[in-house]
Amino acid sequence: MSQLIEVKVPDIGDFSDVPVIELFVKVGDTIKVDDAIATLESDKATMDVPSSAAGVVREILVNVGDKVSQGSLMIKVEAAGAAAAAPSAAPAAAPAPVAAPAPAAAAAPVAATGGGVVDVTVPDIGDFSDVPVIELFVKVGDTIKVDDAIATLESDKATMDVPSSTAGVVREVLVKLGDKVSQGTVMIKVETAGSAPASVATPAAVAPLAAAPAAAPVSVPAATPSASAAPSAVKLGGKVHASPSVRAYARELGVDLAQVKASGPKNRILKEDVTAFIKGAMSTGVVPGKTPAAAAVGSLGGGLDLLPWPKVDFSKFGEVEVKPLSRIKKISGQNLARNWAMIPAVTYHEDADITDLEAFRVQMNKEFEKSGKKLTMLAFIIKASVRALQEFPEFNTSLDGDNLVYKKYFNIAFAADTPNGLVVPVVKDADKKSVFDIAAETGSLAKKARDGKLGPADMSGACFTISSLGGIGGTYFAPIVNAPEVAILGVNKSVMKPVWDGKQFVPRLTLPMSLTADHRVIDGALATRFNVYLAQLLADFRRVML
Ligand code: CAO
Repeated sequence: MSQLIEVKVPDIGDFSDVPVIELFVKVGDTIKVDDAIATLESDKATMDVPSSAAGVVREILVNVGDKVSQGSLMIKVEAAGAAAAAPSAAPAAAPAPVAAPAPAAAAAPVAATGGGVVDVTVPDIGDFSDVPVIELFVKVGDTIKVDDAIATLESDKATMDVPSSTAGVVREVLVKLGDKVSQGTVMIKVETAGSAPASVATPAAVAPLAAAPAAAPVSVPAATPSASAAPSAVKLGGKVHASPSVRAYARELGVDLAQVKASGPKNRILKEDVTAFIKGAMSTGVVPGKTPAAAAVGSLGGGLDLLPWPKVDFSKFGEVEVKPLSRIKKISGQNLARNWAMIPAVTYHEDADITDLEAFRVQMNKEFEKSGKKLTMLAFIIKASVRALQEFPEFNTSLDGDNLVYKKYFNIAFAADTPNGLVVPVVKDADKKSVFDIAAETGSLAKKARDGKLGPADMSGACFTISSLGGIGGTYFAPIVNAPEVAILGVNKSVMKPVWDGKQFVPRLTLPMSLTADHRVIDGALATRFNVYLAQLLADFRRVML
């Protein structure tokens, strides 16, 4: 029979009724001794509650927002191995000490050094010693007030600011990032305002300070209760508002928390915010951990310096259902995002008069009905595109650094809509195939696409892509170039339009074309010539043979 071990809030100094702001475990989780099970946060410090037991979480007795004190029961854990719990197991349940920062009561030493220069030392920080300095907020020459945060210290269990115990001008900074400090370590020397020798009364100046939101750039503590008390020994904040575990996570990933958009209560940065920031950086190319300006400099202007993706709790506004993206959508989405962002693309529109071509197509389909052969408009467009590519070889190229690779083969891709997303199969050597062959091949490739049976070979080696929405409708659109190709042709549904023939309006079947081209390779004049030529081919298909 297994015994449940109670994990309680350990000694957290003089703190009591501290809100639980994050819970890291759920029923069924397997945890180790010292795994953080929750974060508590007062206006003075953020601290993780470590588990004092290893095993499987069986009960969670607190909710986010609950206020807890030393001894509050947090979770019940079934010990690893679940052997009959012997009394000797009990010590494991004893709370692992959370090195909680000591409260404000202990006076921070304010040592007069003569000549109006006073040492600002690390105040009583409870059981902590040798705590690394992770942020420094002051430099020589800065004018600071009492309680201005001068540095942030961070252990693996808590984060705390060291407030200045005196007001004046910083004359010396005696610590640097990474230095380990303990109670009494001299952090800075401050020439007091008016250069009067500092006295222990100095901290009384704290009184006017009011509680500030934790996200304030330099946090200030709640009004200090008594004039004799030192400024709060520790307090949360510094420039960002995050729990120690989130800070550790951000550091591990090289993320500058100052750039992360907070979505937690009181502007607190959550682990998911750091993850979202990294995801945003990955998809936009912005270097994580650098300020936008630094990223721009670091990438010589290549970074897009975009904001992280907005994180919205849509369920706040109504019912929602979350479904994962299909594999195809995930892959094509990444490619489309890159191509859209990296290619200076311009879309050029043209109308092709396909009245005669459509009449011919319908006539041929009637004639060949019995043979089972069928001509599609897409097949004609592919064939005409090949001819246009031959006439305008820049469209049949790919950029390779400073070189342009001209292809002597004519593989034409076409976008195929499938229930799982967009795929782009390729008709190889379309220049060597008849329109009938191309129609049959696009038909079988489109079926293969819908059945999810296209292999990599079916989708590689394209020179130029056609995206046909003609079976659906639309007028014009701006397709995204399918890199490393340099152009893509979009077509929509052909419609009868009144066209002026010099004497009168005549009804003509008009195919709306949208050609998007990479401007690094294709100028607007060339793109328009290509479009005009392609329209001529489609208007009189005999030209394809010329
Ligand atoms: N104008 C008018 N009618 C057209 C047309 C056009 N430009 N193109 C096709 N049609 C007609 C066809 O003749 C067919 O009619 P019938 O059944 O009477 O013969 C009907 O529309 C359906 O055609 P279709 O689109 O299914 O077939 P297709 O061979 O023309 O195209 C394929 C095949 C795979 C390209 C198409 O099914 C498809 O998936 N299109 C979507 C592509 C897409 O999503 N592009 C956007 C990508 S984002 O850039």
